[in-house]
Amino acid sequence: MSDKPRLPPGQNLTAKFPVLDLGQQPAISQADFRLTASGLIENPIDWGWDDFQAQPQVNFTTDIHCVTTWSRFDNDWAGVSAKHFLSVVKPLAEAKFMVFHSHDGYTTNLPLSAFDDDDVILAHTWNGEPMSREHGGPVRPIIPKLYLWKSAKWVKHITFLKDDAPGYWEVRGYHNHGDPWKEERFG
Ligand SMILES: Nc1nc2c(c(=O)[nH]1)N[C@H]1C(S)=C(S)[C@@H](COP(=O)(O)O)O[C@H]1N2
Ligand SMILES: [Mo]
Repeated sequence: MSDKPRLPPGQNLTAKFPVLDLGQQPAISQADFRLTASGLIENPIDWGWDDFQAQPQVNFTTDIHCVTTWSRFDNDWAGVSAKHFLSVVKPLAEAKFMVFHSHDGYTTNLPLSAFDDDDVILAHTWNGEPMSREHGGPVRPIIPKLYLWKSAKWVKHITFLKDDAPGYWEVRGYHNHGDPWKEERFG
């Protein structure tokens, strides 16, 4: 068993939910929502809102950790689990990395193994309310074991790749992996 503390090193607990992004907050209605996945998968998808809602829905309560040093405990998310999403798209054996593409032009990368975890969700709801525009609604993935920059707001497209492809912040000095307990903040 790991005895890692709940609050990662260098982090401060907040009750607020700060907003950080590149400065554009795209307004995507549920009617306009589409989520596509392509690349090294057996079953590319193109989901509208109804397709997304027709998937099994789960609730997870997880902590989030931002590289700017705030952490927020006990966020209640609802949406589609990463495990279910992967069971639908069926990554090929060669698929080792993922890139999330967002409506504001943001991208972020992570190993498929980091997404394929029991606490990862494509969330449409936070603490009982629809995911707000400022926090990336209608849908954003939440990867609690990595810094929050890995959780792309306003996600529209997910690709599965053989080789890693660093995203917006990863090519601008942020750590490629971003584990808060190892303080993988920069470089
Ligand atoms: N689409 C998109 N997703 C994004 C970002 C962004 O600029 N655009 N910023 C990232 C960064 S750096 C952080 S810290 C978190 C902030 O999420 P929040 O605004 O919900 O707190 O979103 C991440 N996801
Ligand atoms: Mo950030």
